[in-house]
Amino acid sequence: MIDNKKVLFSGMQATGNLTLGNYLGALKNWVSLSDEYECFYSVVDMHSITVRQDPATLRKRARALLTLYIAAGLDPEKNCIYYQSHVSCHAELAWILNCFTYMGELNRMTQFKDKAAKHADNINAGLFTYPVLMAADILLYQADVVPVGIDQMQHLEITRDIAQRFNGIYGDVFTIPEAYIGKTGAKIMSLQDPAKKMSKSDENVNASIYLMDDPDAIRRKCKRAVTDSVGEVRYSDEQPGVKNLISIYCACLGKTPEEVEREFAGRGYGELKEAVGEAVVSVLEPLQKRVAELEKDKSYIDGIIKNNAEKANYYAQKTLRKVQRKIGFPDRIR
Ligand code: ATP
Ligand code: LTN
Repeated sequence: MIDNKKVLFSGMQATGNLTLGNYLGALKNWVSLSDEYECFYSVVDMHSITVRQDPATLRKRARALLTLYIAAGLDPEKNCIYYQSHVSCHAELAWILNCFTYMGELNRMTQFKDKAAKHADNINAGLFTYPVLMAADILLYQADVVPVGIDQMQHLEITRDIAQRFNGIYGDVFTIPEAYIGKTGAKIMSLQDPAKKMSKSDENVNASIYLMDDPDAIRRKCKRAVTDSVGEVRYSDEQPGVKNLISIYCACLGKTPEEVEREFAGRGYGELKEAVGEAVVSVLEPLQKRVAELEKDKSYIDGIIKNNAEKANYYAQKTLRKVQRKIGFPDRIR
């Protein structure tokens, strides 16, 4: 608890161009939770280097992501928005937690298996211990809740296991975090293959709507979305493409699938696709305008980066010092 509020932590990687899936599955929920909790939202740039990055691009993308957090509606005066690499406690705690995590546990992580297959020429140890750094992120701030998409549930489970193991040995050091999965938008699927999630690393640009896509591109991608031959607008697992379009529509406009089924009863997929395109444009266009405005104000963003890194460091150090004491590292001499 900080000031009688429960703590929330989440983060996103500054790799690739963010998609509508990232926004509806993660960012949008963050904004809706930000009044209720004391929030830490990190740009997890240290996670990004588990895959090879071009330095200039990484720096640019990290800044763009931090700006996007603010543009999406997170008030940087109230929420701690910061770069993971500006708080060295993340790396220090990750090392300690590495010593409380088993190879067998990490071997089961599906994201590791996926990424290892994708980057067969660079299966580095960081990629393998990625979930431990993620656990350190969350546990450093004694987070109660962690809003993530369904794909991150396994990492949340291992975080809880590591925390419980540590607490079992040393007493109540860490708060055990709970995942928070949003009701709509939890898993937005690819527009070209609704069996796969929409992902920023998809090679097919028509599969994903990028947050910075212009309105015409958004409309075109929705029009080209893969559906089926049933011909009825139903929210059903047997019609994954249509189901996905309905999910996107619901998440953008705050409607329920039942309402959408009623709205489109007797109407064709063409109309649904058009309506989804407009709904997405109505969400992304204002977001893009705010990003453009914020980008102009360099000193404002710089100030946020500096102040929030200090705030994050303060809380992170509190936990790290406690952990160091518990495991028997010698006290610092002041
Ligand atoms: P990559 O393609 O590089 O694996 P990604 O698009 O899956 O990346 P992440 O950086 O892993 O994105 O995820 C950032 C956040 O967005 C996470 O909380 C994740 O659960 C959420 N997210 C990502 N893709 C989707 C999606 N298609 N639907 C809902 N949430 C998503
Ligand atoms: N692994 C996450 C990003 C991430 C994260 C975190 C999310 C890193 N640290 C801590 C929540 C809490 C991802 O790839 N989406």
